[in-house]
Amino acid sequence: MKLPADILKDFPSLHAMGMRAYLDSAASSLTPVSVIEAMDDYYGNFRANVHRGMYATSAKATERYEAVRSVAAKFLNASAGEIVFTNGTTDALNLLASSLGRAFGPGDEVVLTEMEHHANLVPWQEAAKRHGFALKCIPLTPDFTLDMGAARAVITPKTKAVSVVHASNALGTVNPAKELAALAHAVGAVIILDAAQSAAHMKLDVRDLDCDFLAFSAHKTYGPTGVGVLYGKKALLEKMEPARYGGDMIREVKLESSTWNESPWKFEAGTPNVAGVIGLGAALDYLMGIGMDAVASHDASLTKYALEKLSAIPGLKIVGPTAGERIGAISFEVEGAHPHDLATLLDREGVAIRGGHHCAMPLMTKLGLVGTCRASFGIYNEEKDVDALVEAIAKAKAVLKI
Ligand code: 7TS
Repeated sequence: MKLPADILKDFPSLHAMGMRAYLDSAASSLTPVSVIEAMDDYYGNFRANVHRGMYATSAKATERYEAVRSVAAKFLNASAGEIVFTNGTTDALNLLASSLGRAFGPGDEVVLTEMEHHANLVPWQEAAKRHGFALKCIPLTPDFTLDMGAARAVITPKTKAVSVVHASNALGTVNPAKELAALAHAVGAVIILDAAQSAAHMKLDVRDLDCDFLAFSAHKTYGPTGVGVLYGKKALLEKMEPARYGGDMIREVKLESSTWNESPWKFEAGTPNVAGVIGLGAALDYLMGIGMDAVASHDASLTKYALEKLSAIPGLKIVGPTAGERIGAISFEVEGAHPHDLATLLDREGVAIRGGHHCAMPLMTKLGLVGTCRASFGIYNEEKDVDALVEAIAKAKAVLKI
């Protein structure tokens, strides 16, 4: 399984940005032309609000917006009624913590892990404060994977939800989602997967994963910013309270009280990001057209190449698994160099990476690091980008005299 040989032609922004190597797709991926064209088409040809206009243009906008539910459902092997459009992963996780959290109270526990992005930690901290439930964390092993022995002890009949990152943005680790789902379900808890990173790198099948909820962002899967997907099992979405209120999410409103629309619409208050959802649909169609197996195998081979090349650099340590299932988001530290300094020096060589705590401060504290440098791959990256990274690190080391 291979990516199309001429894939770079779909990403003219690679040239426009004038970089030697864009290695920050875990922060945000670039956008193929088909996505930009789909959004231009909306703004240029059928720009109207959805779900309300009694005229043909609004009906077309509604039809195109709603059609993306089926595209996202196909991407995840779900059904259209299980797809809620959100502003992104952070928004989806806030929705879940706010809505599910209301049903939890003193004596209940929500289980997270030590490698969560702040988006899957801070909303739960706030919900826990408000409703009086406790948070527990599954610890890491020294080889940057989850301690599944400890997971068995942390997940107990008190657990109401297990909310975990599917693939870590800071370590690259892919967590054993099916095993965690089985542990959660055995005690009657729901399992939530933060798929912000995994969605761009591997085939996601929510039925096979048996997850109850899963969230990802369009801007990391080659779509636009400010939009994303929350998948939820239909029966669970039906039972949940909305998290935001206003137009479009209601069935009937009286001055004293209101009733809610059916799910998924009861979770989508106000005018949605119509152009964004249409762009998301084009991005998922683009990925499915290439095939997620080809995307995953490209990521795996580039990651293997990069791990070999980087590991050979004196003083460089990979912060993340070097074997087993992982994605192409490779964190590393170079002895004697602050990650911000290194990232800045690499930028001078036209190599864009991220340096810092990657919105995973508790993880960095646990590892005793101020942060790491992270090179992450998209479908447009090639071995020559890794070579550029390696050369740029050598030059930076010379500048820093390390
Ligand atoms: N969860 C994970 C695992 C992430 O990597 C991110 C974003 C989020 C949640 C939040 O996604 P958002 O689209 O709502 O912002 N991660 C990163 C990153 O690694 N660098 O910049 C953003």
